[in-house]
Amino acid sequence: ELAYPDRLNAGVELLRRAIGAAGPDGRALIDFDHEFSWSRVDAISGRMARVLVEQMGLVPGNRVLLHGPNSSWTVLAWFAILKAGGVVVATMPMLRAAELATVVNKAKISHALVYDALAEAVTEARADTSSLTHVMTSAELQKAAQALPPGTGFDAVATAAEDPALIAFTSGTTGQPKGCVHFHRDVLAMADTFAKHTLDLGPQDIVVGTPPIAFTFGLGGLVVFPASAGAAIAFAPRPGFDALAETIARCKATALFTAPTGYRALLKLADQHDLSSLRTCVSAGEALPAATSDAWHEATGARIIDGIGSTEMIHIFISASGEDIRPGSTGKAVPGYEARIVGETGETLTQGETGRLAVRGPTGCRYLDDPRQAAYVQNGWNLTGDVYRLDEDGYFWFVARADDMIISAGYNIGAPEVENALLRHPAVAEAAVVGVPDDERGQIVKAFVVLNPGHVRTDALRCELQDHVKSVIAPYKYPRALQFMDALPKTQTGKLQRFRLKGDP
Ligand code: 3SK
Repeated sequence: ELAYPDRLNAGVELLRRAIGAAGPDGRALIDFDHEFSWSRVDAISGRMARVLVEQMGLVPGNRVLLHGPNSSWTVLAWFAILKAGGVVVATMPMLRAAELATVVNKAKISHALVYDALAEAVTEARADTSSLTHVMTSAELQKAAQALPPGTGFDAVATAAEDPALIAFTSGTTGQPKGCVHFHRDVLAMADTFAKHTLDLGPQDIVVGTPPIAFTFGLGGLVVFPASAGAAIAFAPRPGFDALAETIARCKATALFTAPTGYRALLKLADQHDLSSLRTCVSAGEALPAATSDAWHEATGARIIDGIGSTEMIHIFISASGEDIRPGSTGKAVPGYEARIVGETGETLTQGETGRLAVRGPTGCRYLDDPRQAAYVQNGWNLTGDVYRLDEDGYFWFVARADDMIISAGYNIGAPEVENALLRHPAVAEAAVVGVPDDERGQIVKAFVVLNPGHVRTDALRCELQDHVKSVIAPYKYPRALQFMDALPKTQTGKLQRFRLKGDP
């Protein structure tokens, strides 16, 4: 049971923990050409908070758009908004004006802090919004904060533990974005459950990663967990896996947060960059194939910590680490959470059966004004969109997203299992599997495959891959159709967009 005081400001509490663990001079933010200590983060974010309140008229509870890339500036601004009592609505840097306008309108955002290079999209979005009245760019905010008299501090707002701290938008695979409201206590709960029980971060650690801070997987991994432990966060100077690999080698990063695609991309760069400093490697965003987990272990000696979380639950609620890891399985419920498998009518299924994953714990789904809330939370349980199987040892095994189950000639086939089998073939770099309509079988399994360099798209290779799948898993699961691709469609957070391969809108 997590106990927090009634008055709790997550930004203040995280910085208190960081300075307590690492000391005021402990390394906090590492950019390519400069660094901030945790006490500097505290001081600068305080000055920024003062600008928000005194020059932008922010009052507690106002919702603030935070639009920036993963960078020191975005982290400083995140702490400043919380200290000022604002509600952070962080958005992916790649969002276009129309997408930003949707978020601004849904969340009734009044203030925005925008990274200079991304300011144009926000300016354009303002034309379609009426609530957004105060906007400052990173350069303006920095200038205003620097212009305050030396030594100017800020008394952070004493928010309640159950005041909203952030609204995280989830786009899902299709459809309208949903805003998930999380309280100040929820922000701390992600550090005090998953990070506390599964990771072993401390001031000696340097954390890197790819998920955007706007995605709660990235927020946890690249802001909340390192701050809570007094670890440092290193930012790559540009997007892309080359820059990530370079940063790992240059900073001797010890902890990595990325999706399975990231691990596969880094494996290809492992002979050019020294990745040997990594000891804590976390994967989420989509299921980690055992093939990727094994290849990473073989190349680096480190076992990837897989986990499933959701924007609705704020972070990871099933995982395993160290000797408890069973490659291919996501793990067990993180202490503080309970998980079970439910059938069509919500009944609890027994071990070995396959059904919808339900979870409850200290965090949970609170959609912002969205009728989909009633379907997601039933009798206190959060019903995820994932199909899982529970084994006799309490380990959860991912089968498919509920909408990624393929039913072919009466067989239930989980797309990820077929993808994992394909990835075990040396010619395969990436694989995505979907069900496509078929007159005879209802649906057939269709695979989309990206080849590793040096392999040629031939009919012979297609047949070899089909035979390979038949030899690795039950032959009825093999892809009757197989198409070679240059790349697979992915979301900005690295999730495979299977619906685009099915030809859906
Ligand atoms: O996709 C996940 O597994 C995840 C993990 C942590 C936080 C948020 C999400 C969606």
